[in-house]
Amino acid sequence: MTSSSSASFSSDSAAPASAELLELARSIAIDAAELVARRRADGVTVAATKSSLEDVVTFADRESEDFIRARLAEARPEDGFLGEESEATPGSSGITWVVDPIDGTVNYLYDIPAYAVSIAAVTGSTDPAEWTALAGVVVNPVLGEVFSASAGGGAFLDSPRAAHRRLAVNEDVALAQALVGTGFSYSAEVRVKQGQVVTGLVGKVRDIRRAGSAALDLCSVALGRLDAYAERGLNPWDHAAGALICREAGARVGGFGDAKESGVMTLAAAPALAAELEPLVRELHRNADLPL
Ligand code: LIP
Repeated sequence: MTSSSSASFSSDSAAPASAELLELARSIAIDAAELVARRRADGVTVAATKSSLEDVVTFADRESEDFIRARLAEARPEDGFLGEESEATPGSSGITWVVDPIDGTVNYLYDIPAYAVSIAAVTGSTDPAEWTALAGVVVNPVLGEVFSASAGGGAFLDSPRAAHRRLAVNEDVALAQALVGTGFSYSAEVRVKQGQVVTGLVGKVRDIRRAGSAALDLCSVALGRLDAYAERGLNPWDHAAGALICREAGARVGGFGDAKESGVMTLAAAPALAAELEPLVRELHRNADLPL
């Protein structure tokens, strides 16, 4: 588990300030979210399936990523790009953009109002275990909610009901009173094992929520709409921006033990609650024969 972020910046004085990266990410994410909302209103169709029949990509996913990629290349052509729906490209600037063009794709397909555009700028590596996130933005176009954070700059929500509200996780929540978010794999075999984990958890916490977007789940922890979140099987673009927003809101975010967030586990909560939840989730994953 790693505590709140305090990014170490390269000595290169040309390295962009996190605030500059954040404003670029915010502008593009808001425009992409508007595009995604328009396409939803027009009607959504599946373009292809990926790891399973349940793992779909819509034409809007692809259009959103193409839009984001083009805007980033225009503004910062030397940066790298790592997105869910297209080939990763290395950069020469030391900055990589990690993008989920629509996180919560199945919700989007079913018109369930819980999906988001997620854009993060990272440095140091394209490996989530080694990168340092500098800026992150998650936009829910249905609610008009813009979650944002820069390394060391705090996390914020801008929406029709909140003008640049500073985010802070729920503190002093006992495990038995914790509202915990989670999610499930696109593999039925893994979902069955994750069901065993939830069976072991549901009687030990207040309740479980499965909203269908990791990016929004992490922002919900930052905002206090959830007390904690734990999910196995995320991709780097699912958590890149949300993890920074959550850390900047005071959460401990990571995997099992001292590991960083990864496909093995992404767990987020206030430090005291995370210290109670992590060993329990780890034991339940071990008992369900899921990798630790
Ligand atoms: C989704 C995640 C969600 C997880 C889903 C899926 P996608 O990402 O945000 O937390 O439970 O299985 O992975 O596929 O919508 O970008």
